[in-house]
Amino acid sequence: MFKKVLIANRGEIAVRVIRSCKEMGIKTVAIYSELDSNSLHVRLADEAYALGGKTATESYLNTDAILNVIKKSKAEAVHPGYGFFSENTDFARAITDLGVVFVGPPPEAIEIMGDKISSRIAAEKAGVAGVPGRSESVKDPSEIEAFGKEFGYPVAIKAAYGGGGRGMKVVNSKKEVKEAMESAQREALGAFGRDEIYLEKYLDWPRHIEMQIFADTFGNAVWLGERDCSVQRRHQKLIEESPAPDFDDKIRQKMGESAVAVAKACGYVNAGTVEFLYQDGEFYFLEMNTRLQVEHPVTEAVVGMDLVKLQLKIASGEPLGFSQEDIQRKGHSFECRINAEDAAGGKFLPAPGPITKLVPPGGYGVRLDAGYESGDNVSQFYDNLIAKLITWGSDREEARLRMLRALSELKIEGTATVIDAQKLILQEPDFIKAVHSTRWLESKVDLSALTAQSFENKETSTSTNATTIVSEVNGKRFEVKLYIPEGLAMETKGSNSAVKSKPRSRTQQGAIKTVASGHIAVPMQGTVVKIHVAKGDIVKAGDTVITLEAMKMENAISSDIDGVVKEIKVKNKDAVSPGDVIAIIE
Ligand code: MV4
Repeated sequence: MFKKVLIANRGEIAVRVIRSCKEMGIKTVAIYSELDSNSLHVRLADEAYALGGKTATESYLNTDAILNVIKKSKAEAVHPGYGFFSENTDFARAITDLGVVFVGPPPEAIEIMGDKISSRIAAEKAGVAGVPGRSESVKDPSEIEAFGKEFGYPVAIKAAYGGGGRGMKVVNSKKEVKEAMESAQREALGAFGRDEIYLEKYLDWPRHIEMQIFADTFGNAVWLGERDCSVQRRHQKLIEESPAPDFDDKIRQKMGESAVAVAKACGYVNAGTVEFLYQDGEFYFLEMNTRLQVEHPVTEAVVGMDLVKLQLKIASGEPLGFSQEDIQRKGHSFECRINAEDAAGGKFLPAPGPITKLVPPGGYGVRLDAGYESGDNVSQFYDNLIAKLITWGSDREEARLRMLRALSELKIEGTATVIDAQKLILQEPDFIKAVHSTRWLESKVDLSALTAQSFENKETSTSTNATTIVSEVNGKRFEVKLYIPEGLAMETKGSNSAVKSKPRSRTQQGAIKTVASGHIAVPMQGTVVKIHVAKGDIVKAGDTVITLEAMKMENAISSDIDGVVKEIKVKNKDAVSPGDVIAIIE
């Protein structure tokens, strides 16, 4: 086994890997950007080295700086976590050239799976069907029209080098083909530097079910069980669970065997996840993720294994040490991703900032994997995942109720979080009955209640100092909320004082500035990639005014009223911030 491992990541996943290393007696090396010099993963590691830089590109994606630290620290292996360099073959090869082990699959397997057309072909070779479609790239709109005629609409246009939903466009009719194809190519080129696209029949109400596999260097490969990750918005998962609810064991076995066959077809080693779409009792290969995934803890909870330890064991050349028959799944597990986002009105706007207070939940069957503690800062430069809350129960209902209980114990102050949205979702009848799908959250769930709630909190916090004091009436304990007018400061006496520091204002918490109707504002930071209207054009409410690229995805920003375009305030390629008015419609 390795004596020293470098973790080429930050936040909760770096912390996660450090913890397993510690239990295995492996020394840990952290790396950090200028903004992370005292972050949790740095505090927990045995050694830590500065990379310099603030943005991901300047720091956690700076190959030369990381290679230098690998040499300086004499680490024998690198665990890449997820994101950053986890699926980057140049990085994997560069460290292998130094004689350092990459804790992950061989670069050849990453390459096959990185190209979604070649991954479809690999699955077909293994006898595993993809969604009905074509395993070749499309160059001309007429090919899409022909496909639509043969398979029927809607048609999914997908980026060959995409994944995670980026670059996917849905075409409902022949007349949408050209615009959708151009948008898919533009998005793919911008995000991945390659504009190859391919076609699949678009499934209307699928569940996203993925299978965890593991393979060692001796040709042994097993499947550990599936995760249902259907609850997501903008291709970002919000709640995951294992096992998938209302999922027949015969199908589970078949999906597991299919996933292992796909892994073997590409010479896979280490941890991997094969994604499927599941609809009307059939599953279809979608893509394979060649890394440890964010949601791996729900699998750990039901199989009772530490997947990071298993990764390190395989990477150091040891055999799996168990066979398919030895794996036993027990009970049910949920994971909630606790992101620093303002979920008001279902918008889920990034809300980075300082965490003034973080109180973890406890009790039986509860696990919190956090990347932050009270006093730490969630930077706008990185992923806004604060923590993952995982519960286990003897069955789905126990795990669900335990999650609701744990969410109510988890207290995070200073930044907005998705906790209230998750509480609401976990109590939705459709979710309880498991009749949801990948489109369910965005198309069926009414999150408007979250507006009033978070709005009210914020309104009170900007206009007053809200203070909770504890009182007793006839021996019964009451919490009383006091609203102290601005300027009437209360002296805090002793450490027990209930007076809290003044909360930050609404805009600091990431809420959008409200603007007048017809003043079209963007809800998030991004770049203008297309302007759809000109001064003097007549538009209807809902018509797209500009296309905004944000977080590597294109978003249509539309008019909220019928009217005439009076002014366009941006030009193509302009960078905009939340609340910026990009056009005026009268
Ligand atoms: C699909 C689909 C429906 N039909 N392909 C989005 C992410 C990427 N991994 C593939 N995705 C989808 N591909 C066909 N032919 C629906 C999705 C999809 C989705 C898939 C998994 C998880 C969440 C999703 C949300 C929206 C759409």
